[in-house]
Amino acid sequence: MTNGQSTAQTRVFSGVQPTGKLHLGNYLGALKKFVALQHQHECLFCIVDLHAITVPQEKGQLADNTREIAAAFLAAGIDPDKAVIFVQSTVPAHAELAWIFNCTAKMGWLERMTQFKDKAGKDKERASVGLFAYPVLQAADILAYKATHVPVGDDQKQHLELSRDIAERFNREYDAPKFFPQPEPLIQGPGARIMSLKDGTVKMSKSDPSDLSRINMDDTPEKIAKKFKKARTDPDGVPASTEELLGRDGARNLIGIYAGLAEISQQQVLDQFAGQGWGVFKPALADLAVAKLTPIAENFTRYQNDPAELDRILSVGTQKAAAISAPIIAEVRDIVGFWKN
Ligand code: AQP
Repeated sequence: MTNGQSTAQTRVFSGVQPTGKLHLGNYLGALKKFVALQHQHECLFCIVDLHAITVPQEKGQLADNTREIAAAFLAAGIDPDKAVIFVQSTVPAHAELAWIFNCTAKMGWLERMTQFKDKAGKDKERASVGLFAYPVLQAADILAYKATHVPVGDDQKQHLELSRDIAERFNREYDAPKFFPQPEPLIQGPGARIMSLKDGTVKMSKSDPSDLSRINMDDTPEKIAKKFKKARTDPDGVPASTEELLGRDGARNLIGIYAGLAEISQQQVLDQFAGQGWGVFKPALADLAVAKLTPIAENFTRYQNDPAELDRILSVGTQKAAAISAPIIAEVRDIVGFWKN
């Protein structure tokens, strides 16, 4: 048995749940980074439907929601000839490795996960076991491909740390040094934590009941302008330095969004707008968002109207992903010591 550790090769993996329309947070925190990474590294971008069912989904919607994320990936600029785009449930390696990792991870590790606490709410007795074990499946997603880098938003930092702990413990427990790599999160950048437009202390989220809290990827220009106009700021205008944004969550969020969309630093945004009121800044931000999102929204509609092409791309993706994970899982079975057929 080889130790299976590939050469110093970089492999990128990330997933997006098919749980509804993507928003600006998903775009700046994830999709935009995916597009840049595909030119530099081997990339796998997965639509994580097994994660989606950890909470109830609308009946009959999962397959359509899956195609919708595929359409968003393509519309944002992910090229299926460069990156592998596929659906998690079509590659059994994810579920298989997740079970093995369920026996490696400790209850105490999972009990510390803040996302479970947030999503389970007060009544955690009624949350699914899947929601509790969600980060273990995430570790399996990454390590089934021995991915070395994981571009995600800041909200996934704790889960990534758990993936590293699971990889390390598996290697140690089964005496397979360096079998699994320690996946590195790629979180940096102005888009890593986009907050709600209504409350700068909570993240922009698909499940926020208020549509005014987020910019959806397919919002019309009018809606985008209206949402930014109503976005929470404060009576002070745009400051001159980033230090002056401390404690001003709404203001900092809008400056961060501008920086992410314009691909400049927050300080450069401040240099441009220092001393201006929000009445000047917000329309400029809306114009920028419309300029960046409209072409994506148009492409999105085009892909959405061609489900056969989406299905073809996803089928090819399944084959490519399965071909990468199959030998890794075969080695895992060997390492664990399962009986061989
Ligand atoms: N607000 C955000 N800022 C930056 N990045 C974000 N991401 C999500 N929200 C933000 C990143 O988007 C990727 C895909 O996320 P997901 O599909 O796993 O969904 P999520 O994180 O559960 O997104 P939501 O909108 O918050 O959904 P709900 O409301 O269902 O919980 C990930 O890389 C994530 O970090």
